[in-house]
Parts: sequence; C-alpha cells; structure tokens
Amino acid sequence: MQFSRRRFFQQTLLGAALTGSSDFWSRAANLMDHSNQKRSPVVIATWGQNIKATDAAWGILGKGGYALDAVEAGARVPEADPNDTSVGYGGFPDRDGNITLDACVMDEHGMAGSVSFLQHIMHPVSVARQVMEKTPHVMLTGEGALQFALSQGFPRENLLTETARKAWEEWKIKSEYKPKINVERHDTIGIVAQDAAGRLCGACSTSGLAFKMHGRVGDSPIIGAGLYVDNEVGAVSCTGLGEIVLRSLGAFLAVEEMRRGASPQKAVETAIKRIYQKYPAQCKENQIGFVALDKKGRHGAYSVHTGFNYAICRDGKSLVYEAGHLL
Ligand code: SD4
Repeated sequence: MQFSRRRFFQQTLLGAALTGSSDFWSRAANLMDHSNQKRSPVVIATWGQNIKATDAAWGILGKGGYALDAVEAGARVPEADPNDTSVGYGGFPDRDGNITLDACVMDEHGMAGSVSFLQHIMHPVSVARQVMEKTPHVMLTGEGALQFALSQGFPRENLLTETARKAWEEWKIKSEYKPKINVERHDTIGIVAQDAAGRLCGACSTSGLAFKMHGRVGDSPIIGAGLYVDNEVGAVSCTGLGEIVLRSLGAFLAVEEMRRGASPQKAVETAIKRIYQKYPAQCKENQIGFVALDKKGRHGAYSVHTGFNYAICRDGKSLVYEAGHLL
C-alpha cells in the first residue's frame, strides 16, 4: 500500500515534469500535501472583533485538539455576544423584526452541515454541526431547522436585544434598505483552522444583513459560497454582501485557485478581482472580504474595499491585521 502510493506520486510527478507543465512545482507540493502530517496549528477569522473567537479556538488547537471543535467554539463566541449585531444573540433583525440566522460547518472529510433562516436558537453553528453528524442531509432550513434544533436539546430563546429592537424601530421610520460599506457593523464570522494533525475545518455564522427581507438567506450557510474546505488544498470563508458571494461561489472559487497552485493570498486576490470584473457596480457599493488557509498553514486575506480586518492565531497569540484591498 505504502509502496504503491509512493509509486503513484512518483509517476504523477514524473508525468507532470515530462509534459513541461509550468506549475509543476506547486502541483507537486499539493500532491505531497495530501496526508494529514503534523502541523503548527493556526486559525483565522473574518473581522478584528472576532479575536475573541480565535482565542477560543486556540484554547482547543493549542492543546492538540480537533480543528472542527476549534472553529465551532470560535463561532459560538460572537453568537452569544449581545454586542455583536451581525451574529446570533443581539443580531439585528429583518425588516419585520425577526432574527433569522444562517450558519454552516465543513470538516476535513468534505462533510458539511448547514442551517438557514433559523430562528430562536442562539448557536446555529452547533445546530449545523448536528445536521452534519446526525442527519443524512447537508442543510435544514426555517421551521424544519428549528424543529431539529429543539429535538436535539437546543433551548428556544428570545434573541432580540433592546439595542437591536431600538435600531429596528429607528430603521422603520424611513424603512430605507441600503447596506453601507463597513458601516453596517459587519461582524459575520467566517473561521477556518488547521490543527496539529493537519486537519482543515471551517465554520461560518451570521444573522445576515440587517433589515433584510423576511426569508432572505445569504452566502454564509451555503457550502461553496460563504465557506469551503478541501482538506487536500485549503479552506476559505467570506463576509460582506452575500448576494455577490452567492452568485460567484466565492469560497469555492478561491479554494480552486489554491488547487491550481496559488498561495492563499494570491488565491483570494484573484477571486476578489474576478468577482469585481463580473459585478463592478455592486462591488463599488458593497464590501466583500475573504480569509484563507492552505494545507501548508499559510494564510491570506483580501477585500474589495479598505476597512476589512481579520484575526489570526498561531503559537497562542491572536493578532488583528488589516487586509489588502482592491479599490
Ligand atoms: C450575508 N455575508 O448574510 C453575510 C453578511 C455579512 O458581516 O458578512 N456580514 O450576506
């Protein structure tokens, strides 16, 4: 088994070399990287505020724990934070005053779980994980997702804080729907991690756009849009105006760039540029930002506009950095 696998690598690499493929070495590196070898753990999350989430994730990664446990623990931090108005408890409601939540997880085996349009449950990321682990499905939505969550013992809660209710009351005076770049307190968490065993996992959780239409679902619970993980290549999560990311399957697009040999930084830059070329008008008006990790533990982050930052933790110290931007 060992022998034949090595021979497969040798033959594949030799074939690539003989065909004179220009990205021979990056392909070779990717082929070599298929196994879950020992790694230095790393976790990266969208938005600087989520430094508390990378710290929580590190609490697991730093002890040699599982990347999926780490990203779930990370996402649960803003979900429970009443001051985070884009995620879980305290999230701003839709235009009818309902908080509707979207979340997903993806593991190193390419398995995924997701919930969308879920109400009354503080930790949608954990419900998404249960969907992945306990059902034959990938995604549950609305009333069905709520029924499932309750059946799994998640408590039904009122997630509308006084601050969020007041913001909604104020919004109703003009009822003007205009998402603003970086002003709308975008804090949606997209979090991806690699653990010491080399496993890549990711999670994403949001209350979506403030004052959206009732029933609106964004990119965050859609596998390939708000999150994509391929353990052989890398993991990407996105934030910003979900409609743009949904149309372009942003996370999948960036992972595929890495598969073709791009570094995580180059991959997210290429993805953002391609999306901008396709939707220049919407991109000029709205922010989107990506974070990425590859199998080698390298990271990348990039956005359309200035103002997108991210939190990253390696070696136990979470730091916040400003991402590069296109415009
Ligand atoms: C959405 N992508 O529902 C989310 C919003 C977001 O920080 O990222 N906010 O479209």
